[in-house]
Amino acid sequence: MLGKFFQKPEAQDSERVPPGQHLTKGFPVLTYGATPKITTEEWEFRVWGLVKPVAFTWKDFMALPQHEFTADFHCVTRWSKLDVKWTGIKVTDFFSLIELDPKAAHVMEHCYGGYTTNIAIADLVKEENFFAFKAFGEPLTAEHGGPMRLVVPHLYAWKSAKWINGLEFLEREELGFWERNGYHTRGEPWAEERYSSI
Ligand SMILES: Nc1nc2c(c(=O)[nH]1)N[C@H]1C(S)=C(S)[C@@H](COP(=O)(O)O)O[C@H]1N2
Ligand SMILES: [Mo]
Repeated sequence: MLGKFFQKPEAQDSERVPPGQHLTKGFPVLTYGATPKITTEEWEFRVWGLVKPVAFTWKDFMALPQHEFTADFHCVTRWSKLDVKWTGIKVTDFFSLIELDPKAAHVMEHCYGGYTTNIAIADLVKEENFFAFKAFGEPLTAEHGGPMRLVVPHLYAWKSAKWINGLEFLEREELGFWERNGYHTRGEPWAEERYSSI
């Protein structure tokens, strides 16, 4: 049954809504566990594993070029929100700051609060992926992942880690929190990669 906040897509939007998804006009919050409260002063972002290990501050991130992004957001629990307006920093710009070991092929995204999710480097280093610190022109609220979250528009939103604080570079794929609990390892909404087959 469709609730009051969920609707069948209008004809002009329907081709933007992946199979099995309903549109929502609100912006639901989907968090497993408690919401970490992190200030920009204490926020720190580390890279480790198959990379030269470095810790970055909020200032380091703010020194990178900032862009506006408009992206559709698809949660595996079947809601989609079109045209979310974000402000952030391109993943590709951040990658110009780090020195990867050529063997690195996979990444574990790490967050304040302990959430993890895995992603292949090829899916992470795309021009349209970004670290977001504003939504609809306002600083990202804690419940939506403030002060900083990742946004990966071409995969289900569980890959868009809130309160992100690090990337661990790996040679082989390892499974993050939801992936260990039955979600698909990649999560491509147009292919309905919702659950793992194993
Ligand atoms: N750290 C962290 N990131 C997370 C989650 C979470 O529980 N913890 N939930 C994921 C899921 S399942 C979704 S749908 C989106 C929801 O983002 P929102 O709460 O801003 O709508 O965040 C993703 N990122
Ligand atoms: Mo989700």
